[in-house]
Amino acid sequence: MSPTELSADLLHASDRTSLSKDSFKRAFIDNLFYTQGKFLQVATHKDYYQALAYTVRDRLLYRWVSTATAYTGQVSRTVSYLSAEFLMGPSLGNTLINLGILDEVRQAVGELGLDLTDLLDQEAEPGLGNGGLGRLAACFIDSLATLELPALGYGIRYEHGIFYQTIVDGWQVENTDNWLRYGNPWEIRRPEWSVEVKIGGFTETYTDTEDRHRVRWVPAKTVVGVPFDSPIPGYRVNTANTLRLWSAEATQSFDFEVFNRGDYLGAVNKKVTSENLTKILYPNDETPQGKELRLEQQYFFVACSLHDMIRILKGQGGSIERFHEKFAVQLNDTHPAIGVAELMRILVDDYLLPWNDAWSITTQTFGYTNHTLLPEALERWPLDLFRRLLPRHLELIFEINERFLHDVRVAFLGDEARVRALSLIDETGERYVRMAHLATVGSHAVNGVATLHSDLLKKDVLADFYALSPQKFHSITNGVTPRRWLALANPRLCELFRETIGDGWAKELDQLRRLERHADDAAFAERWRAIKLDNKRQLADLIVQRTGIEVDPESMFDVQVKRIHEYKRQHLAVLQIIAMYHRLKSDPNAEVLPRTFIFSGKAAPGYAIAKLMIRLITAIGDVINYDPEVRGRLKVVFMPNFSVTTGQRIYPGADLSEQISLAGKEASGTGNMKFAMNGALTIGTMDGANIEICEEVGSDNFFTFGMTAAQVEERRRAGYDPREVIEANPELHAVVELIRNGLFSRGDTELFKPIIDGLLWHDTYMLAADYASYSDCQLEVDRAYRDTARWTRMSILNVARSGKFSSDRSIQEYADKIWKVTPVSVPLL
Ligand code: 475
Repeated sequence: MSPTELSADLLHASDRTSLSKDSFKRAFIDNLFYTQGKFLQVATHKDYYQALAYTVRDRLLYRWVSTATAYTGQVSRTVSYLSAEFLMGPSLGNTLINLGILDEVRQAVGELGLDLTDLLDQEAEPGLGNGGLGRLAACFIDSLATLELPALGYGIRYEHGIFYQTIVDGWQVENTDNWLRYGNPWEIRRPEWSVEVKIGGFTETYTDTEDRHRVRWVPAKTVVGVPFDSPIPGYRVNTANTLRLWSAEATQSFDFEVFNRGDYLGAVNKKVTSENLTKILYPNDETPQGKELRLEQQYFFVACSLHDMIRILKGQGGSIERFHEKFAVQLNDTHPAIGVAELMRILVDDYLLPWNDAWSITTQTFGYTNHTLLPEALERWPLDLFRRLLPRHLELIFEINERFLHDVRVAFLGDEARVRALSLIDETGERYVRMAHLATVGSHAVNGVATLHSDLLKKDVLADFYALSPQKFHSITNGVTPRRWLALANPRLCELFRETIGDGWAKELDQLRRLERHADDAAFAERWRAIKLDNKRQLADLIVQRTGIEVDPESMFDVQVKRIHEYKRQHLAVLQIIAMYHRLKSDPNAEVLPRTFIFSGKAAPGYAIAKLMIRLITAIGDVINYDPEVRGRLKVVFMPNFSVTTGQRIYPGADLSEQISLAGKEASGTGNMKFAMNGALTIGTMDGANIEICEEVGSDNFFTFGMTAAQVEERRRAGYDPREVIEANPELHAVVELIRNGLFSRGDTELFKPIIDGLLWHDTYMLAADYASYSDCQLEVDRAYRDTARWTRMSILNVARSGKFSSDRSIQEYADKIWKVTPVSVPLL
């Protein structure tokens, strides 16, 4: 018997893989005893959660090991998804859904006197991402596994994820996140695959044995990257892929140095410094520049990951010349773009490949996804910082640039302006490395994340690159996983799906189309409404629990949840709420449709205006919620600490989804998709994926307003003066005056001055220009909502036509157009 057969045999003899209820209960009690050291009677909810997680993990490991075995025997191309962020959300519920054992497990723990929902609530969320980009990576690895594509997610195991937000006196307060406090049952440490990463120092030339000039990098320090692996199960398939996150540790050699030099404290200090590398996730503020540790983090995880891929390639007997045949590496934004230079370094310096061969391998390996057009968000690194950390990489980037610019000069004879625009080095002031340029030149494919965004990439940010190599450019509209965002988040609605159209939708979201023929069925509509109302009741409970504010589930739930940012225009919604309030106060008997406005989202700690926007939201809530004249017809709620977990509770309870960014600014948005598939209607600008959602669901079932991206451009060119617009609109003018005169700040006219001044003097995101259109559109929303039958029909059609926005569709497009990978089905051992 081979070792594999032997262990498979032992596995089958044990209880740890069986999905039967009895063996599950036995295993649970076993785990409670052997991993937590507790009996059922004295264990806490945390203990129960841990024991349950280990019990489920055991079942998952069987698929994981089978998958690894299947991949080892295969030479098929593997996707490496490189992302500095994976905003995974809790694993337990999702794993139960994907393994198809949610109901059985609920029963099993129920028979032990426990409530599964209570246990699911115990899991600390790994908040290893800021927002859209990190959550997209999480949806994508779920889809990769579900489509049975061989794939690895590579990232950083931050000890502290995104901060935990509380609201104190109406202000955001950032608290450190400590997600590892009780341990993480889903990860396995793999010290045997640790990688040494060099940092700093200098380069020197030498002559090799064949008398060739070579360059050698003499680093100032090394750190060790230790991988922690978590299984990523696909939905109802045997595939369980791996998420491999790197944690920084000190090298062993420090310990030896202590013996030699006797400098114990010094050595320990060095150790602490090394381990700082993966301590904390950087919040994304307006200026990502200049954070030395951030570049170090990026290089660290990319170097570890490429090294790991080479280990895998070698393990399969592959040669380095075939690297690109084995791996398709996707760069999730520019954060891992240093990988282009690192792979070149490995190929040229370590494997001594000729430059052109190395470059051909490199460009065939990488694909680059851009997530933002905001110029201030494009990563640039000052040259001296770069040289200090990565001296060899800077030399290689210069060389890449020289060769690239030669091609540019040949393509555009005499066009030196074009050369400057395309250069990997920004020479306009202080010199910088432009990471988006490095990523674009080093990749065979570049893609935007929605149609409009990809078009604007080609027109603006990367226009010169597009002129040079148009065939490189793709558009792949984002998507979200229906497993987490429907099956797990909205069980009531999914039960109605099951009864009406079966279960196939979870894997083929287009099947939701079959709901369309029930859109005019009164009994179906009645159930649809009852489910939404139930979800709203649950959300109302959560709101009162988290904020103390009582809201009426019968009122319209009007929701905006996302990072707080000027371009997303939470303050546009605020202006409109104040206008509604003003109307109500002017005529207390006015027919006002009761609405509950729900906001949630984090502001980057260094982004003062965004934090002030939160203060403004809580301030208007403090006035409106307690004004007896309003009699509860308007409520404004700020839910603290938006996260994957809170999102799962908010989307299913929303009636109206606010997607009101200035057109041309939101690359795609993905929350917009989660709302639509949970039956909320959208009020939105023609921005990002809103455009495609509107196209899919039909403009009759979508509330659009505001300027298009082209109109925004035109308006700016024509010379935009916000004061003119505000003066000309009495309603808007009155609203601005109310804030300015201190109604929401107890007479303090300074507090919100930065927001008001911004609006009057610059209005960079053109709130004033879009205000009237937004306000009118909200009246249209009111009319639609009053007609319950019409609204329900629209809601059903939104869900029925949301199939395009499954991340399975996105991933299939990446697989076909960019990665050229095909599924590998996994037999269980
Ligand atoms: C876009 N995050 C959304 C989403 O494609 C889009 C930036 C710097 C440092 C760390 N994180 C970031 C982002 O840029 C980001 O989340 N971008 C978002 O990516 C997925 O749907 O429109 O704003």
